[in-house]
Parts: sequence; C-alpha cells; structure tokens
Amino acid sequence: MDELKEIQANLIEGQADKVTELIQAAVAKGIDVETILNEGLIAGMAVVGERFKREEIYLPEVLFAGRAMKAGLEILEPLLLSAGAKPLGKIILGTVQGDVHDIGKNLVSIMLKGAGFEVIDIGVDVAPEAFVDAAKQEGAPLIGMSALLGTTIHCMKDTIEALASAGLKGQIRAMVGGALVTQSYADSIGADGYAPDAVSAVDKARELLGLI
Ligand code: B12
Repeated sequence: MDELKEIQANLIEGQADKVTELIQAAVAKGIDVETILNEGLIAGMAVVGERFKREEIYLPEVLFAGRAMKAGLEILEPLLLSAGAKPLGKIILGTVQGDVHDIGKNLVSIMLKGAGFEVIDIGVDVAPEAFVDAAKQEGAPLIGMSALLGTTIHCMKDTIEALASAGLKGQIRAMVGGALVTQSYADSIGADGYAPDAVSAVDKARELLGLI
C-alpha cells in the first residue's frame, strides 16, 4: 500500500508533522490500525535501527526518526487500546540513580512500544527500590535499566540485589543496557539479559518473557 510506504519513508526522514498527517489520513481511510503500526512505523524504525547499527546514519537522524515515531504512536496508541490489541507484556524502564542520560532509554522505550510491549517509563535518576516498587505495583515481569556513567553503572547491581532482597529475583527479570554496559558486565552482576541497542532490546525482551 502506497500510504504505508509513504509513512515509512517520512519516518525514516524524521518528518514528524508529515507522519502525523499521513497517519491521520490512513486512519480516516479505514486502513487497519495494526497494519499502520507494523507496516508503517515499525518497519520504518527497523530501517533506521539497522542503518544506525551500520553507521550509515548518526544520532541526529535517529532522534528525528524517534520523534516522528513518537508523534505517530500518539495517534495510534489510543486506537490500538480501544481495538483491544493485547500488549505483549509490561516493562518498567528507567535510567539508574545519579544518571540523567535518557536518549538511549527513550529509543529503547519507543522500539519496545512499537513492538507491542506496554512500557512504564519511570524516568531518570531512579533509585533501586523505586524500580522494585514500580515493578511490584504494576505487576511487571521485566525491568529495563539504562546507565551511561562509570559512576552510576553499579546502581544496576544494587537494583538486582534489591530484587533479590525482596524475594523477587527470577520472578521479575532485569535487562540492562547503556553505552558502558557489556554482556560480561551484565553476567557479572547477575542480570537476566543485556542488549547493545534498541533494536536488539526488543528481541531480548521477547526472549526474557518467553515470547520466542
Ligand atoms: C548526550 C550526552 C549527555 C547529555 C544527556 C542528555 C539526555 N537527555 O540524555 C547531558 C549533556 C545532560 C550529559 C551530561 C553528563 N554527561 Co554525558 N554524554 C552524552 C553523550 C554525548 C551521548 C549519550 C547518548 O545519548 N548516546 C546516544 C544513545 C542513543 O546511546 P546510548 O545511550 O548508549 O543507548 C543505546 C544503547 O546503549 C542501548 N541502551 C541504552 N539504554 C538501554 C537500556 C536497556 C534496558 C537496553 C537493553 C539497552 C539500552 O540502546 C540505545 C539505543 O541503541 C555521551 C557520549 C557518548 N558517545 O555516549 C556522553 C557521556 C555518556 N557523558 C559523560 C559524562 C561524564 C557526563 C557528565 C558527568 C558531564 C559533567 N561533567 O557534567 C554529565 C552527567 C549528568 C548525569 N548526572 O547524568 C561521559 C561518561 C563517561 C563515563 N565513562 O562515565 C560520556 C561517555 C562522554 C565522555 N566521553 O566523557 N551528557
């Protein structure tokens, strides 16, 4: 469908206003909302993610595409919920205590939402207990933590220990990421999963929630 290709192309170009306009027109035309999400926005964002991984585009392009994705999701989210599309699972997402970097976390959030997860974003500078409390309160089986600083990365370990102290380790899983985090670091602190970027974060979340 030409409309979907046009949404994709404009998302890749980061044209938020045009994406908004095209999605409104597609919805008015009666195109299925999930088709618009999957074949318009998600397909476009997947291209952006791959190009970023291959270093064909850089952060500004990703951020503009992210903004366009957000604008599109704002229109589709309420329609998807009212259509009764069942979310794949709830994920608590935040940046660890002492750290205010949130660009990567926001990209992870957008990709997870785009893939059909319900993301509860609890923001930046999140204390270990706040991650645990949010997961308990929301009944979420997965916590995603982002850390960018050498001085804050240990807070991921503190959160995993707080989960263990609450008797929830294994029941609530912990996925970690951020520029400094590696698979071996994730293993060393007992995290259940690690992903190096927002695209692989989606696969990791699917894996941790037993969806693949
Ligand atoms: C932008 C930026 C800032 C902005 C943040 C704005 C914002 N709203 O986020 C501002 C200016 C506020 C800032 C402040 C500081 N910053 Co700064 N910042 C950066 C910079 C340039 C880019 C970070 C970024 O957004 N990258 C792009 C995103 C897309 O990448 P990402 O975060 O890695 O995320 C990807 C993956 O890691 C993964 N991912 C991320 N989170 C998660 C979570 C999960 C669960 C999963 C699975 C995956 C995942 O997916 C993402 C998408 O693919 C980096 C340099 C760099 N190249 O990293 C320095 C950098 C991180 N900052 C640094 C420093 C030192 C600081 C300050 C301490 C500076 C100061 N002296 O004040 C303060 C700290 C403030 C604080 N308390 O947090 C250092 C950290 C050094 C270190 N090793 O500790 C860096 C590396 C710069 C440097 N080379 O010195 N910073």
